[in-house]
Amino acid sequence: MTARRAPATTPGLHAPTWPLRFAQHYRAAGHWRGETFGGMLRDRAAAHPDRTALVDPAPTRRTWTYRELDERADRLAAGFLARGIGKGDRVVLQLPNVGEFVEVVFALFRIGALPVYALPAHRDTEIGYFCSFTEATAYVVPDVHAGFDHRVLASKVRARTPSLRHVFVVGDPGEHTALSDVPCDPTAPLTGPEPQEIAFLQLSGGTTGVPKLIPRTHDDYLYSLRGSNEICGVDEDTRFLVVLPAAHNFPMSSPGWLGALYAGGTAVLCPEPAPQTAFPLIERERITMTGLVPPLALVWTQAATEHPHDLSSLDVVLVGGAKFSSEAARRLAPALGCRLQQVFGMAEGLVNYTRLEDDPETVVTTQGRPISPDDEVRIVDDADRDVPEGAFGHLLTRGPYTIRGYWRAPEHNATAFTDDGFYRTGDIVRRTPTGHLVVEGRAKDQINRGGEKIAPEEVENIVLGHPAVHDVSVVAVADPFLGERTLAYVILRADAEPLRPADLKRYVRERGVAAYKVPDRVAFVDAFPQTGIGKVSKQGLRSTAATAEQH
Ligand code: OOB
Repeated sequence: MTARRAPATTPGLHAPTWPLRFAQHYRAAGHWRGETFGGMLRDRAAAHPDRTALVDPAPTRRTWTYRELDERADRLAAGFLARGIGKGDRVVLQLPNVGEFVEVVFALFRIGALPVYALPAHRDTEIGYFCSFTEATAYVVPDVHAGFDHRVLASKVRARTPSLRHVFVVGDPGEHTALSDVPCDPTAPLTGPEPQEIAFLQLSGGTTGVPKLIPRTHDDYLYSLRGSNEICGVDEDTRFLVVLPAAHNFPMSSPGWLGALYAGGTAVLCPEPAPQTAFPLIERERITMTGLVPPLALVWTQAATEHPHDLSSLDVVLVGGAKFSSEAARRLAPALGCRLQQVFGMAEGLVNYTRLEDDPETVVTTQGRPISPDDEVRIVDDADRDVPEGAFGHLLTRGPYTIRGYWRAPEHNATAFTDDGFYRTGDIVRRTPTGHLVVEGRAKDQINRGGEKIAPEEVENIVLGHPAVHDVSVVAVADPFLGERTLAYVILRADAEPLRPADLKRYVRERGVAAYKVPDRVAFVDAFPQTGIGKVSKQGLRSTAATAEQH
């Protein structure tokens, strides 16, 4: 191994971390301040115990002051400890936007156990993988959410995952343990994790057969919160509405519910993102800020003209997760009566924002610039050479809150990062003279379905399991609302019984995957276009799809 190679995996971290020289610099620059999330909540509760930290408005309105949230986290942490959940243990957390989500996260932070943030849409395939890959000790679920009984899923996963000793349920526990039975009086003070240790595992959008896990430390994530708060003007008067799933990096930290709590503001949980639910909440809770993905931003923009509600408290709306077209961006602020910030971020780290002081044209036509002066951004050609200033290229990045490697993934890390530690984002961008980035496309094999990321390989592997399928290739097709949706090109076996697209979609759904991964369209073909060296040409398939759409 040469000196230039990525740093070795630190024992206990299961992932490469920042080389000492970088860590020292990030500390000296004041980015990493030696804080932990557990300590942060403790400090805020001491500074303003009676301020409202959290509101869960549904089905009956519940609120938590900072003191209550702090005490609740302590009691829940004590209960988890009493059940044998300890420092470094992984806990798969799959809760919708409910107050218990925040309680559990802070309880785990206090112990130094790591939440693994599953999304409510995940099903057997994904949850089973997260539990077995992380050797999770516990899995936290709602009883029934959006018509789906998570207790049944939990029983199935538990039966085949030896490490999984506990299932905690918010609501009626069935055969499992009610989360409400867990809290108990703390018996000993908690020692908690160190600031440089991993706080949680976030999910990557993914380009491979299975999602990768992203280890974020207390130090690095807290820095991204502090930076985000400054850029977005988050303070103790901020009332942030969590519209997207609370587990996703964007509503969590850009600036998100954690940003609001860091600043001493209030996080209000929105049970679902439709304007019929969100607008009355904005009015009632005097919401000042929220974050949306582009398709939702379009729906809200339209709805604001049709269903008049008092949205006058709304000051800033952040839009990101997928490219927001400049035409749509132009319409948002006037319709909602707020300011717009575009955000181009990734769970791996780097987050870019347009600034509140940027001129309106920059806000609608760019995806912002990095949080930190120490975010290093390179835009390179296929051979990793810097492109001329202003030209398109692959975005590589390295910095004080961008990971140096995925968790337990040494082989993948070898290609996902350069030898000197830059993360290969897979995004194609250009930089404007003001340093703002414009996202022009994507080189990674990933589909961005309105902000929900799909790894074609993961869906292809499922479709290939169907006995009638000889081969499959999943590609993105342009969609005016979602930006992209999925199309599965399928070659059937010569001797296969006839199959309808609906049969194949049902097959994928029945394998137990998040609904957004079920192909929007299935097209049967005789052969795939090939590249010069005989691989399936995804580019060729995308152009076939585009041509077919025009006719
Ligand atoms: C956010 O995080 P992820 O990890 O779900 O997805 C990251 C990827 C980026 O690499 C890029 O391909 C795409 O999502 N993306 C955008 C975008 N924001 C994200 N593409 C175009 N324009 C944008 N504004 O999606 C995420 C994390 C933190 C904050 C915001 C978004």
